[in-house]
Amino acid sequence: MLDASEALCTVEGILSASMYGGMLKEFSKVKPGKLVELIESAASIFESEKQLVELEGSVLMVGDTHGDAISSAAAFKVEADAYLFLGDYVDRGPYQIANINFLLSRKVEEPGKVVLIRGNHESPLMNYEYGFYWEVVQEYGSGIYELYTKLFSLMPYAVIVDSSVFAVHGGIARGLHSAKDVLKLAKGDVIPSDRRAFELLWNDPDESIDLFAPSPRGGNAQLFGRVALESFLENSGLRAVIRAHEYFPSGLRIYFGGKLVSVFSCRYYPSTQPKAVLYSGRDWEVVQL
Ligand SMILES: [Mn+2]
Repeated sequence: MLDASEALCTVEGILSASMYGGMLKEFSKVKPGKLVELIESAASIFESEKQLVELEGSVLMVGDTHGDAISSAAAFKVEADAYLFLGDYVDRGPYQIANINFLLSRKVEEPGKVVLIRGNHESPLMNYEYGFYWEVVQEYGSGIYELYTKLFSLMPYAVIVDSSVFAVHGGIARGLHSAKDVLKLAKGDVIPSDRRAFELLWNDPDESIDLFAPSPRGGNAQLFGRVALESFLENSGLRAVIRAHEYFPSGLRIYFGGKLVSVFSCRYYPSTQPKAVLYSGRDWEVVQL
């Protein structure tokens, strides 16, 4: 059983945004030619990845960053074999362009060590309404936004961490019998056409239900309960799910007696303490970003 709340460490030296000033400037103002190169290099890596990526060893897992490039940079100060970002890099926060460009540049530098899965905000459906589309259009024009859109469509949906944890942005989905089913989902859908793909990005856990129920988020999003989660884990031969997608001021919530961990990593929500989770030797450690 997880008891992540007991193991809390603080990333050394994370005192203020000022120490990240240079990085924020560098990645907010990438020259257009270089940016096209960066997006296209990262897109071709995403294209070559399976829809379900596998990571071994110690893995630092980061939840929604939503324009918080400081949390993304701070994550790399934690020692780990791999870095897994659970989606929602853009929209809402102050450094959306810097955040996605920083992460893409880390991805291109070490493709096997840095994994970026897709969140529900890696989609034009959300970007028109929540900020990223206009930020990009004002800074670079709509042609660059189209490149980001294509890149988002190629990001993988989920990861198996250390043969034991299923990592995804939203949660498990109706009709998805086991983790292996994720491999069959199409890549390159700008708007996920498969209901199961959509639900991986949008669903939330709810301890008051057993199976699935309509989510207050609307659309086709669902809430999933303990029975649905336990049968998915059993069919997949896995012990837990790590996901993001929900904001908690403490940055972390543990559901279903430790079978699901929800992490949130953006400091620009009210009184947030952004967290990440280090999964190492099948143990969890909570990290303050
Ligand atoms: Mn989300």
